[in-house]
This record gives sequence, structure tokens and C-alpha cells, in this order.
Amino acid sequence: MENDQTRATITTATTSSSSKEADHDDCHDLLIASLPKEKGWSSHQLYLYQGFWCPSVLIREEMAVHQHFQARQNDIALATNPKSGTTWLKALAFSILRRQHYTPSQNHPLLTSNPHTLVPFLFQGFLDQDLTSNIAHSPRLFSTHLPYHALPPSIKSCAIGCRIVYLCRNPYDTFISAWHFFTKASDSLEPLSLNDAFDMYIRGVFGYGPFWVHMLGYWKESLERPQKVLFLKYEDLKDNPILHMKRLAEFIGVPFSIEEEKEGLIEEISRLCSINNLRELDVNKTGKFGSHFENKALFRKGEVGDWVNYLTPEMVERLDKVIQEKMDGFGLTFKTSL
Ligand code: PAP
Repeated sequence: MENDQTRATITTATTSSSSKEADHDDCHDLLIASLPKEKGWSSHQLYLYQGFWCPSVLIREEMAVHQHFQARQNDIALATNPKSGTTWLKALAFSILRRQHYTPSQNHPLLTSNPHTLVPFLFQGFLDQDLTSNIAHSPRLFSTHLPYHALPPSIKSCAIGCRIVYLCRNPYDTFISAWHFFTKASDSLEPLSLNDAFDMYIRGVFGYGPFWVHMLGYWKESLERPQKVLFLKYEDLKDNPILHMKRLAEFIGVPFSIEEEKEGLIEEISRLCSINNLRELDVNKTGKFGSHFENKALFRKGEVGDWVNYLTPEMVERLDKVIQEKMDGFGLTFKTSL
């Protein structure tokens, strides 16, 4: 019900009358025209909005969310840099949180729906009617690529208990994953050379980036407010999924019981959400998400250290240097191989 109200508020704010809508469009166009811009990784240009790079179509939606979204006490937000394991985190969090309703072995929604459908992005969930029903359950579960500083105020609020789970992936593999995705995943986008993409990435020109601002924003918050932000690492999840699934379950308020552990439920959920399982499902082999991305593009290799097959020693040196310059002294470290 509140979702409907939220949607209604947003809809009213953007479409109450045609003249208002035209004014709104003009303001939006003026805003966009005033922002620094760069050639994007896809056919969309990227604009520097509130300290992060974003295509103009998403700026409008993120603005609406920023202004109108009201977090609830028990909301759970999954936050990631693009290509850091968002799909995996969505599958795990959904399966862990809703395990009273769905057991991994019987008609589990993940067998017929892509994780992005089950756990929508914040702007989709509140603006798209079809997706709204997926977050109608309580606690609500949604995701965002927004950097910490740009989150809606009510999510960040100290008074509100909305919890945030951040999944961080080493910048080397994230870059290679993104390059594959944007060059190969879509039939309608122009291919971007590895060198050009790399130059953009190390300058911070990457959706919702710079990556160092994104990671450090959530990292600092997780140190200051560990009860508010759980900081997970993709490489740790690959290395020891059971341990980190237990941390995730505890943090979102549904710890595994001793009986569940003994019955092997954690292993079952881990298998259900594994890339090898999800990749082979019909829905992920054939379906599409968004206007032009195929679900199968979300399940490439899912490995730690694939970057060694692509980055030259010179590229590694340049990325090392950027990481040192931008991130040194904060205590955030990366595993680049297992
Ligand atoms: P998104 O930002 O478009 O949602 P996201 O899911 O964050 O993408 O990242 C995709 C990466 O996660 C891919 O990495 P790769 O290109 O290095 O292979 C994808 O393979 C990986 N991935 C997807 N599902 C899983 C999973 N279940 N386990 C581990 N890795 C996964």
C-alpha cells in the first residue's frame, strides 16, 4: 500500500499536468546541460552529477527516488558498484531473507526469475508497477548502485533502522567484468576498446563512479556504523561462502538456526545461488532485463583473478598507482587472486 502511495507521489510530482511536466523537463534539460559530460561506456553519455558519473536517463530517476523515497525501519538495501556481484548478492539476500516462504529445493522463485526481477533497483521498484509487487513484502529488499553520499536521506538517517549491505569487488576484476559487459553484452552498443575503457576507468569515468569514491563511502560508514552498513567482499564470499552468508543472515536479522545449519540449508542456498546453477536456468539463458541487456550477460565467469588474462603490466601499474593515491590510509585492502 505504501508502495502505491510512494509511486503515486512520484507520479504526481512528475505528471500532474502537462505544463508542469514540460517545466519539469525543461529544468531537467537545463540541469543536464550544465553538468560535465564524457563519452560513456555504452551509447549513453555519462554526466557528473552530485560527484558521480551517470547517464542522463538515470539522473532523472535517481532524483525522484532521492526526493520521494521514505525508508522504513526494517528495510534492507543492497548496494554495489556495477559489476561487483550485484546479481549474486541479490540471489543470496533474497533466498536467505525469504527462506520461510521458499525452500531452495521446491519451486524456488530463483528457478524462474532472474535475481534482478526479484530484488529490483530502488528507482525501478518505485517507478515501475510490475516490479513494485516484489518489494511489497516486509522487510522490503531493494538494491542501488548509488554511492553512499547520494543515497536518499531517509536511508542514511541515524534514526531509521534501514540496513545497508555493500558488496565490494577488487577494482581489477570489476573493470574487466564491466568491459566485457559493455562491449559484448548488448547488440545495440558500440564496442569500446580495452585501452579506451581502461583510461576512463582510472579517471573515475564509470557508471556511479569513481570506484574509489563508491567503495570508500560505504567502507568508512561501515567502520563508523557497523550496525548500519555491512561491508562484504566478493573475493571473501567466493573463498568462504558459508561464513559470509552467515554474517549476511545475522546482519539482516534472520540468523541461521543450529537446526538449519545441521540440515545443510546454508550449503543448499549457496548451491542455488551459485553462478553454475543460475547460468544454466532457462530464465537466465534466454531472458532480457532492461531494454537491451540479456540475462546471460550477467553470468560470465564469476572468478577472482580473471584480470590477469587482459591487463598488461603497464595497466596494472597504472591502476595500482590510482588505488594507492586515492585509497591509501583507509585500511581497505583487495584480494586479487584466491
Ligand atoms: P550488474 O552490476 O550488471 O548487476 P553484477 O552482477 O554486479 O552486474 O556483476 C556481474 C559479475 O558477477 C560477472 O562477473 P565476471 O564478468 O567477472 O564473470 C558475473 O559473472 C558475476 N556473477 C554473477 N552471478 C554470480 C554468482 N552467482 N556468483 C559469483 N559471481 C557471479
